[in-house]
Amino acid sequence: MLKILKLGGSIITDKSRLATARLDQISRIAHELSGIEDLIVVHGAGSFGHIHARNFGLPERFSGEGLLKTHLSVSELNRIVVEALHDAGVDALPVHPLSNVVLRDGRIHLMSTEVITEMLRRGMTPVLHGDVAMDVSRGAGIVSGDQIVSYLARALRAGMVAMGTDVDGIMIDGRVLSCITPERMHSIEPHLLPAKGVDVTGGMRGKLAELVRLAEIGIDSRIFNAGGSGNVRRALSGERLGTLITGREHGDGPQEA
Ligand code: IP8
Repeated sequence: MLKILKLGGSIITDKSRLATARLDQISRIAHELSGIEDLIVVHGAGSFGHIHARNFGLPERFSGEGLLKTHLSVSELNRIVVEALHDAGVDALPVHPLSNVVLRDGRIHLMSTEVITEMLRRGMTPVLHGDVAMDVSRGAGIVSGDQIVSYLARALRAGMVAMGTDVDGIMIDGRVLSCITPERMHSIEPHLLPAKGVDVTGGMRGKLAELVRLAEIGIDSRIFNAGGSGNVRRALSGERLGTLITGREHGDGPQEA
């Protein structure tokens, strides 16, 4: 069964400091991934991407320099993640969205998935990331890790989608919702807090929008706290952590919103 894991930028970087990786967290998570097969990892850009993107006015303003600087920076974070995975015994390989994604109006229009399926077939773990990308209608755009997860889950029919963040799930009044369905989104949206630090891709709102799209076509996903030791491994082994986003009315527990 294909599993897709997203590692949020707020877990693997210090979002308040330009291009600062949280090496301890990255290494811990890399060790938790050791031995897990049929896995695609997608990580956020954190302070390696959002600060550059905002400073160069991306995606609204086209800037060749902004594209390059932002891409090189998120690629550096990707190198750090891939090397940590390698050190933990995971056969990881980088895949850079700038080179295999074309956007239209900010959404993925084309993405070559063959390179990813070929890596999986050979027992490798592809590691993608939020990135800048060319956009046929707007010139340049930003493709979030969340949008990549949603695209790949749909294209490759993932059996599990786990979204590691720095919160315990979707919270309302201090309580974690065990389950969200697309129909309940309108009552949940007003409660979603804006992202901490600089975020050009919509924080938790953007994430939920992607996951609701998946739920609508029958692919469930789970938002969980990847900051707790062992949580990434537990989420990938199917434990009921955090919030389930599902198209099925009952999900895996009572809906509290
Ligand atoms: O952190 C954003 O990706 P995300 C990508 O997954 C850039 O939303 C370049 C800011």
